[in-house]
Amino acid sequence: MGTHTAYVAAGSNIGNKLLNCKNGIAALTKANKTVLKDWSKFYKTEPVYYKDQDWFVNCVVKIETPLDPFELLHELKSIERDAGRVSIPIRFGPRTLDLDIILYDDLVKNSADLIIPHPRMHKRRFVLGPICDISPETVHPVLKKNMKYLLDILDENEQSIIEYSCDY
Ligand code: PH2
Ligand code: MG
Ligand code: MG
Repeated sequence: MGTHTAYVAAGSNIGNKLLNCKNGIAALTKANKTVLKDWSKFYKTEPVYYKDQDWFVNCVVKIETPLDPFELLHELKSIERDAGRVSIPIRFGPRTLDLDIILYDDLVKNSADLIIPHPRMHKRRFVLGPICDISPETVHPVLKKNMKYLLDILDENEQSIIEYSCDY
């Protein structure tokens, strides 16, 4: 079995966004033997893809977990449901809590229910910005580029993100 290192991105743009993210992360560490190893700052981020919605709060955490990718996915879905997330028919639309697996060891996985690395992570400042707080040298197992590089090549005029300045 052994333990695995994974990066999970949290996002919220409904209700108390910061608290939703914090509670979601806290719930994650209650999942059997999952340990929080590191966490990024929180950011206020401009919505991408579907623009007609409120700004998000986003962050990324590094965990160590004995869960396999599907077990972790199920755990994340269950935490999202507990946070009161309901499914709406807008792709990329507003949500109370979104928890996505970004990376899982060096695993490359393409199944109908789960794609790792997250298929859009390398284009998202709201993922790459936070992950560079904690692991800028980590290499994307498909693109073979590190997180810092992937962040630097994004179009600087798109996808505003602003550090969340408050005590946490
Ligand atoms: N999540 C989405 C779609 N767009 N934009 C921001 N800024 N942050 C998100 O977490 C986000 C988004 C779908 O998962
Ligand atoms: Mg998402
Ligand atoms: Mg999701």
